This record gives sequence, C-alpha cells and structure tokens, in this order.
Amino acid sequence: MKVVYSEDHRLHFPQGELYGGEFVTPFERPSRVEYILRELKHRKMADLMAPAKLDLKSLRKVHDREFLTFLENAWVEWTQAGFRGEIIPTGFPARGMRQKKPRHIDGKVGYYVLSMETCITAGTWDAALASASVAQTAQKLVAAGASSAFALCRPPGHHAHHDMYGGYCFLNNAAIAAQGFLDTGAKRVAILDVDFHHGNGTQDIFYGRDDVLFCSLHGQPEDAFPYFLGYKDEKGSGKGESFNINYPLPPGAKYDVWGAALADALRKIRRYKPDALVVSLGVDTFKDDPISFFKLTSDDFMTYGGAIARLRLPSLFVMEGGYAVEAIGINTVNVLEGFLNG
Ligand code: SP5
Ligand code: ZN
Repeated sequence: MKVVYSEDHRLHFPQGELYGGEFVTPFERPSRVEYILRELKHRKMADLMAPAKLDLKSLRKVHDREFLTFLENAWVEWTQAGFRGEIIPTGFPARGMRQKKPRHIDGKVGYYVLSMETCITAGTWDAALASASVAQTAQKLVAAGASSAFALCRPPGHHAHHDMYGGYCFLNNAAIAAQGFLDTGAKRVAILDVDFHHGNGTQDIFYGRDDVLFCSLHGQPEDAFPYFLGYKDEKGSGKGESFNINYPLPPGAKYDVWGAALADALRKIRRYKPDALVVSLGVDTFKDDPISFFKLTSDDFMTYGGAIARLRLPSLFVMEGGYAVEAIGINTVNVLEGFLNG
C-alpha cells in the first residue's frame, strides 16, 4: 500500500498538555508516527512517498479564510504580546456571551479553540500544513486509480471544525481529502470515522451537505471528549438531512457492540453508493488506550480492516488518534493488512 509521510510532523510537539489539572507530556506525540512506520517496515508494507506541496483550493473550501490566517499568525502574535509559554487561551465565548472575534491574541485564541489541551507552538502551523498535504497527496493517488492509500498524518484532523481547532487537531485532513475527491470528479464521498472520539469537526464541515455521507462510531458524549457533539439525533441539516450518522457507544464496549455498529455503518455506506471512501483511522478504541474506554483487541483491528475492504471502494486511510504508543503500530497496520487481505 502506498504510504504518504512527512517528517515535518516533528515541528509540532508541545511541552505540555493540560490533563486533570496537571501539565503532562502530550498523549499526541511524535513517537506515535515512528511506531507506525517501524511496523509498516517490519511487515514490508512501507511503500513510502513524500507529499507534494499543498494545493490550497480544497483547503479553503473546508476551512474559513480568517481561521487559516489566525492559525498562520498565532505564534507571532502571541510572542509579540509578551507571552512566554505555549498558546493556551484563558477566556471563551461561552453560553450567553457575544460570538465576536476580539483583537487581542488571547481573546482570538479563545474564539477559535474548542478545547484547552491542545497547545499551539512555533512549529504547529508548518506541521499542520504538512499533515494536510500528506492527506491530499494520498487522496490524489487514489483518485488517479490506486485502490487504496494510507495518509500517515500527524497532527490528526477530525476534531478541527470549519473555523475551530482543538482535540490535538488544527486542519481537518479527512475533510480536505473528501473535498479533494469531489474536486477531482467524485459525485459522492463517504467518510467512516472509527477513531474513539466523535469526529465533530468533520461533522461540522459537511453537516449541511448531501455529497458527503459522514458516519462516526465513538464514545458517547455524556462520558467522552469532545462532550458537546456526537449524539444520535444529529442527523444533518437542510439538504444534508440524514447524511450524518452518529453511533455513540457506552464505556467498556467490546467488538460485539462496536462491530455491530460498524456493520450498520457499512450497510448505510453501501446504500449511499459513494465513489470513494475516506476512513478517519484512529486506533484509540484499543483496550489499553490511556484516554479512552472501548475494549478492542489487536485482532479486532485486523477483523474490521477486512470488513471495510468488502465495500470494494477506492479507499483512503487517514491517521487520526491512538495513544497506547507501544501498540499503535501493530493496531494501525493490522487494519491496513486486514483491508489488503479482505
Ligand atoms: C484525535 C484525537 O484522538 N483527539 C483526542 C483529544 C482528546 N483530548 C481530551 C482528552 C480528555 C481525556 N479524558 C479522559 C479521562 C480518562 N481517564
Ligand atoms: Zn481520538
């Protein structure tokens, strides 16, 4: 399988993540990618390729122009304001307050962020651009006729809205790829989000549209990040009505429960008759993941890779989460191998 990868992911590595009132080493760390690469090489599945320069067209269809400008300039504005730490805001446009973008950078960050664990650093913008270009290059390989490709993206993307970042995500790589398929001739694209967390950003971006079917399996929002989106009754709006499908699942869910939800999602995707499939591939559904509560085993990842393959669709896998780092390579590559054998 073609694997698109850029070393520039290393430009993004915050010193800290706010977790339980402490600053800890971020769960979303550069070594994640190294474990995946090592396992791909070990199984002789690392047909590596560097990304081409990002074509901004699909990016601008998915993200707000002012939001992109904010991300690009945030670090300079933050340091010019005299701040010495990594970028974490202190105030937010909470319920009942005005949703207007302030002038001061601290306020602007509060306006554009959706969760405070995600720091911006000097290298974040370049790493996010590289990650988006990885997704876009892999998408073009599939659009040009490859039956599948793996975009080894870091930082991840599925929590990034049209105009918000957070949940370790800045640019929505899967959404950029889906838009890329539409821009290169596809009529309909399905996105299957199997990361433990709800793909709130992807949902937001395509909520009013019928040319992208979005299906997400995730920890139910009553108990799991991102907490404020991901309920079953979020079905899309306007002509997007019924093209957004959420499968919120309870703590402790094993493959019997998770796999049944997947089977339902695969049926809906088949019925939609998409021209291409984008898989938001997070392996934080693993039983030993440090921040999640599903109980999938390493074998389960192989099993569901095979189930996805039986859709027989041109398929792009886009890396999202997964924080049990010693197992992240095995679990991720199990999905890809299950797919190739499926
Ligand atoms: C891409 C991705 O997987 N982003 C995840 C972002 C999660 N950030 C907040 C984590 C809060 C975890 N709280 C869990 C308590 C577990 N004991
Ligand atoms: Zn996740």
